[in-house]
Amino acid sequence: MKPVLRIRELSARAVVVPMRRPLQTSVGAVDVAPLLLVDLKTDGGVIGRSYLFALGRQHLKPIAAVLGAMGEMVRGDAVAPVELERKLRARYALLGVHNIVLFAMAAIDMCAWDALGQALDRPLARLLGGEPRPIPAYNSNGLGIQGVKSLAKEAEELVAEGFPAVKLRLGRPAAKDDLEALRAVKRVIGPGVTLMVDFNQALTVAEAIRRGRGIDEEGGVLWIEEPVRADDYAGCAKVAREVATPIQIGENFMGPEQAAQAIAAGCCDYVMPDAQRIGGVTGWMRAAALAQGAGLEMSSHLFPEASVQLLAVTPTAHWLEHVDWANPVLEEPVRIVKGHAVGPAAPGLGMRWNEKAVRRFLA
Ligand code: SMN
Ligand code: MG
Repeated sequence: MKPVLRIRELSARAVVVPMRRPLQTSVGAVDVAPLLLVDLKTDGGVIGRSYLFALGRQHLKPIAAVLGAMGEMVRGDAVAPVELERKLRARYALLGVHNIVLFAMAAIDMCAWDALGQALDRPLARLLGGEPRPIPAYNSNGLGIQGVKSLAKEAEELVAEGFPAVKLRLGRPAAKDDLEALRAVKRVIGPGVTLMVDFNQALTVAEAIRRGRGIDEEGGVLWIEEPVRADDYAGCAKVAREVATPIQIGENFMGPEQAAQAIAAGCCDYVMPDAQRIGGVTGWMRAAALAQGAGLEMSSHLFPEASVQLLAVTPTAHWLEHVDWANPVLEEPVRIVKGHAVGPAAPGLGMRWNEKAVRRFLA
């Protein structure tokens, strides 16, 4: 039998990667991608890799600090994601397995799965018992809160990049301005292209019902994402009952436990976990089982590299959210072929850093 792979060292580098299409959401602008590139060195020479998205560059240092502390706790441990999760959940129980702590755990989990994939020479989807396959992808770059003219132009460009679907951010102060933006985008993309909309938690429950009904009247929207505060499951359930267009949430599920609570509350028609918040590969697989049990289609949030592997083994797989934010620092980014995301053939998560680009973007 092969010897157990052990963790030798965890390290992270902070980069700030310029974005091709800066994004204005209802809760602030995202105009660069602040990423932590995480390397998990093992005693077998294999290096497991993952990255975290810090939202703002000011959060890179605190997340790296938590990751560094956690790295010390797992030094010498077996590269066994489920065991690592058990140990870290116990050690952090009194601090709370939430937010930055959970992000760091997710990074270690993804690195560990990546290392195992490399050690066994299998892409992650195959390691998990499936087969890598192309996943329907929507172009989530751009279409922020902006003027109608630039929206129309951008929508056209995003579809021309080869995608069958795009996502428009909403949540302007006045509902009529959101509807104007929606109509402008629909006019350009036509009925053949799928459209999602995302409020980024901007609305009260009452306002979400009002605006949701306005969107129902317009028609042709696949889902309304995060209409209300992400942890207001009762409120979101009310919106889902009152609005005909399907409600989508999940990017803020902190671990499979919150996915279970949200699903039990009946607060959405679709779910879309985020690899970093759900707890990496291990957390994703557990959330996928919950979605399967509830019969809910499951999409991904950000992290197209991990998501293309994970959706291949998700029973109710729906859409992959494609953003190209990490592409500049990757040797081999996810490709879009006939409207589908296709991961690299490399083992594990298939991510190798483009070191020249990393040096350029070091924070
Ligand atoms: C989003 C999330 C995080 C950063 C930018 C935009 C948005 C999405 O909610 O779903 O893409
Ligand atoms: Mg969103």
